[in-house]
Amino acid sequence: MKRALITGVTGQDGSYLAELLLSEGYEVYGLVRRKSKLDFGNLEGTEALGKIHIIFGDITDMAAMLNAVKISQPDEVYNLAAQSFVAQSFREPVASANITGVAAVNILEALRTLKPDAKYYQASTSEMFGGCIDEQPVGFDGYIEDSPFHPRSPYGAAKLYAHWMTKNYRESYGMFACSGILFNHESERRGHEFVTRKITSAAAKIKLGIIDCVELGNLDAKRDWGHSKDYVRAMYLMLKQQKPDDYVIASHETHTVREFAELSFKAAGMNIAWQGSGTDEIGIDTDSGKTVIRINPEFYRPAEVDLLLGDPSKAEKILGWKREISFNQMINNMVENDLRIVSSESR
Ligand code: NAP
Ligand code: G4F
Repeated sequence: MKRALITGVTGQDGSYLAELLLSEGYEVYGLVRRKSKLDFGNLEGTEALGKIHIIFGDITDMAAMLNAVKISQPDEVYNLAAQSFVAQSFREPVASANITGVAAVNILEALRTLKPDAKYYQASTSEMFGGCIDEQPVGFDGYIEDSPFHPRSPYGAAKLYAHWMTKNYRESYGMFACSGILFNHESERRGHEFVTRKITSAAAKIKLGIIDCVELGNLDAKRDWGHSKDYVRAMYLMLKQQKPDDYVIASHETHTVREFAELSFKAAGMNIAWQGSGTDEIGIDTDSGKTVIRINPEFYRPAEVDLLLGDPSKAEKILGWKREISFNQMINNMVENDLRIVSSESR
């Protein structure tokens, strides 16, 4: 039986990955940080929670990581723990650097010391490409593994450090260390502060009369969005290979936040018409004539990543990876789920 250690097991990806590995017959160990109130996040209410060996610890603590590796004796380690909210990284740049960047070295060092033959997965991100769209050639068809990096946030910079250290441990010590450069992926388990879940949850609440309106920031930002379930499968496949390598995982489609909002409200049974521009732009429900979307500059970022588009050809060719859940299907699932949650909460 293979043994896997997942950091960030209570998060969106961690919970889906734990379920996948359990279904593949793995013994799964999950690192959970202690809080004043015991909280298993996305694992709450899942069957997986009863099957995972929980190890309490914070990834910024080297001793905790040595302890986690010693207890779990992992064949595979998936480092998914992070302060993953880009907007928050501008407000907490040092904590983000420590948790999202430096802490990866705690795990790599713990493995090098105690379990050097373990395979390691680093959760890298399209945020590392950030603002280099202007540097791309005419006919740009998506970032690939060798595209230049230009992080535009403390989060992106921290992830880039962890990304290079992962390559470094591979090249210096011959460790099986991979990075998955994953583009945005969402799901019914996505945190409510991320724009997709914020929109699908608001669309459900507006539809059911719980709130009147949602406030958003930059509607024109473009993202390459896929579903988390598809993306955790790619992580698993990366550690199945003979050789460690880095892979872009993306849908190869890009959509604006505006488009995401239109489709989400449509899935909840409302059509949006836009009026005005800039901070005065509003989204109106064409049936009721009510304003359901407003702009609040509080949600603008000090620096924005305008466009993300990834080309997953290498992963498709070498890993045999293919996404199964389309953009529209993902939105429909998320809205349906939020309508269910909101209606049961309001009963
Ligand atoms: P998420 O839902 O925010 O999960 C983050 C996880 O990290 C949570 O389990 C959180 O635990 C844990 N964590 C945070 N700080 C910690 C610490 N100091 N010690 C131990 N655990 C800690 O993120 P996600 O969307 O699943 O993403 C998984 C990983 O992929 C992250 O590294 C993220 O940066 C990266 N990534 C995500 C995307 C995406 O679009 N989702 C794309 C590219 C890369 P709590 O439950 O205690 O908060
Ligand atoms: O949903 P977001 O907060 O995700 P973001 O910043 O793209 O980061 C996510 O994807 C990364 C991969 O590229 C991950 F590494 C990272 O951990 C995280 O999962 O924002 C998406 C876009 C941004 O351009 C933002 O400015 O939506 C725009 N936006 C517009 N209004 C908003 C809002 N974002 C949020 N969170 N809230 C708004 O009201």
